[in-house]
Amino acid sequence: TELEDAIRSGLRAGEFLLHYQPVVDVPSGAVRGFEALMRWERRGHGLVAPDAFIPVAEKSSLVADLGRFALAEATRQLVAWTGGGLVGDDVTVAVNVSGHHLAGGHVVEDVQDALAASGLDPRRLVLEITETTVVDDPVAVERLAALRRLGVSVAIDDFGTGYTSIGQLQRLPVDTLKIDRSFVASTEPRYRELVHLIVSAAHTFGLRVVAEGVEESHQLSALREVGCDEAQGFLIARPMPPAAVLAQGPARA
Ligand code: G
Ligand code: G
Ligand code: MN
Ligand code: NA
Repeated sequence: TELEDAIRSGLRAGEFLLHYQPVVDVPSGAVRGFEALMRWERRGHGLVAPDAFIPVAEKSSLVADLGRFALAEATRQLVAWTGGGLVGDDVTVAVNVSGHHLAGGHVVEDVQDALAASGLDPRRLVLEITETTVVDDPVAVERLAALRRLGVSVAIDDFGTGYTSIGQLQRLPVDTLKIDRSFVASTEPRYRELVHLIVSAAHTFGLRVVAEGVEESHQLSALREVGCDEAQGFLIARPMPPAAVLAQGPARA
């Protein structure tokens, strides 16, 4: 299609870039890492958000091309920031991996290539996968296990929006749960209790918990009370271009 062609040529022309949103340690507020979020500076259209092109790219192997770009760029950027003294050498970067790339592409090789080209310590790379892509897919589960054998960690994104139970997660090769922002945003006491339960259960199984979409300070306080490990959201910082991360100054884990 026309949009697929535009994505393909935009990728060749260097129109794709990553924005970065800090992820902080809840108790201390220290920056632990960044989530890389893709943007398209499409000629004649301005900045295009991923919802407008990822689903289209997922109809073909284009999604793997975008995935390789994100992996290469995010790892390169983190190494550059570390070398420049902007971030400590424990700070991580999280890249969103499409379920289509995980299931259909050569994701293990792609991650290996990005690590080799950048020289990034694998422990500093987090791969975010939505829960719906891994449940009931033995191939996807085996690929996640292979990825973890490379030394990278795996986070389940948007946790709570699918049907995965904590019991299932315990059997999946994952390290971290990212609680979907709809749970974080709710002011209903029973949702707050649900977040508490998710954190407790995740900790029981040795998983770390990141809360997404934190917009208000009372939400951050509530997360601190229930022992949530890390948080990200507009309250802390919006996703921003690399130059803005640079302008913010040093971040250490
Ligand atoms: O930044 P936000 O509008 O930025 O992102 C919207 C959605 O797009 C989120 O669900 C996010 O996970 C997804 N997304 C952002 N960047 C990427 C990416 O590099 N690859 C994939 N597959 N999804 C992404
Ligand atoms: O699905 P994923 O978690 O990867 O998506 C991240 C998306 O959430 C991006 O679109 C990002 O811009 C957005 N986002 C990040 N922080 C906040 C927040 O505090 N509030 C809202 N509404 N969206 C956020
Ligand atoms: Mn994500
Ligand atoms: Na999410």
